[in-house]
Amino acid sequence: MCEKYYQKEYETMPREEIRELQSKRLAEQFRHVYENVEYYRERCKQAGVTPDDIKSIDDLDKIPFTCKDDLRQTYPYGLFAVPMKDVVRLHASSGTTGKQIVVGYTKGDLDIWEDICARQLVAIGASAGDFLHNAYGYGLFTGGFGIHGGATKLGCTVIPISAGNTQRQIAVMHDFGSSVLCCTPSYAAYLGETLKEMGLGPDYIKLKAGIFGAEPWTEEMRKSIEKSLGIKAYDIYGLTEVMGPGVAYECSEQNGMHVNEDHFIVETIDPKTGKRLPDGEKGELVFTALTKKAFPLLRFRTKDIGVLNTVKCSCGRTFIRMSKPMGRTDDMLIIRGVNVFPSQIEEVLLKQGYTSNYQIIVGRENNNDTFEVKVEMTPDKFSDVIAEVKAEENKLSNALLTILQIKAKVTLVAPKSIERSEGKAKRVIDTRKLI
Ligand code: DLL
Repeated sequence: MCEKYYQKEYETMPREEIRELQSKRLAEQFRHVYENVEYYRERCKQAGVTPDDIKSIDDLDKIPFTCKDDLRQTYPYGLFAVPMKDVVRLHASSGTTGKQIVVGYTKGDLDIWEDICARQLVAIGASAGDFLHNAYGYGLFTGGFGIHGGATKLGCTVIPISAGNTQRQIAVMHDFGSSVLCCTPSYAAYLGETLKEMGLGPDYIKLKAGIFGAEPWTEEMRKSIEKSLGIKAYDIYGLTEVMGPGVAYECSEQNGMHVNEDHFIVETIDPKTGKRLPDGEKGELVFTALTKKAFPLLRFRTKDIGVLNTVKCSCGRTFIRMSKPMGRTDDMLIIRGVNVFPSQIEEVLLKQGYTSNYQIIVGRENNNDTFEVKVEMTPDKFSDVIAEVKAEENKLSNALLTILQIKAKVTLVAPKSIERSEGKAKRVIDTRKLI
């Protein structure tokens, strides 16, 4: 494939110049946040840091971290750094409890987001004239709208099909001539499998490439998706708090994701001590948004574990590369592309009068995540009438759906039947082996 760039001046900028640009932008951004976000200003005052102390990237260590708990405490708009009249879009993602986290964008922020998603598209060989089949979910999740914006800016013909209705997806791919597929890797695998089940092969559709992210996936999965859909499959990383898809993007080398360093600083830290690690050492990924104005997080601890690679990529891009996330420091699960915290499930169960004796069982069948929650009946809720048990299971499943946005199979089990642990309770059984 002939390698091209969307914004060559940034994507191939000499590293010294990237550092200078980051230093300048960091000083400006720190001042912007300090002056406009009271919560963060107080945090900085406690740490004894003022805008005069942040002059370059060498001062990064002085800046306090932000974490998911800060978003919870300031819900919904306490970390916004511009007046709400300048916020033109909101997105959201799961919080650790019932409340989700909310992020916002100015028009300028959306413009940057479109650019970084367009960079991803160009890096994998897409251009105006491509039919972009966008099967990421549209809505509060950032996947659908994020990719949509980048593809529109690039001039692709966007097919905003969103997720679900798999046979129809295949019919549309065939009839409309979809050439680039965007969705979660598990959904891509499922599409490949459905194609086969329909007695069709990859030549039935005209796809040439796919951009898959939002959840962990392995190199084996990449090979199998490439084979079943007859495409090249690329990885894309991002998170709601920092921007959405496009924070980091894979190029034709398929060997790590370039972090858009003109817009974000990435660091790895030791998750226990918070100390910064040298590039090349595995640690928690931390991002600082340099140019976003509405919701600019400084040193956001992602809880994703990864490794950074500064070796220049043969694609010509000079941006640092991050590995695929290799796990998390918290207990967040990603099921069918949706972030799920066990604490959210527990909160629902307790509200419904159950105890914290439950088990979350996640597996994979036919490339699709399975998700079951086993819940112990309490003695006062005990019933051996099948219809009553089924009705209660449905009620719980609906209550979980409202909070999690995905359907779980709920199975009520007899009191005291879930094994008690003498140490940490084993609440999650995840057999997917994605990392
Ligand atoms: O998943 C944004 C996104 C949309 C990325 C579409 C890529 C494509 P959240 O819902 O906030 O945002 O989830 C963010 O998902 O902290 C990682 O744990 C995980 N994640 C995202 N991309 C990847 C990836 C979107 N390529 C959380 N590989 C992150 C592994 C990923 N995990």
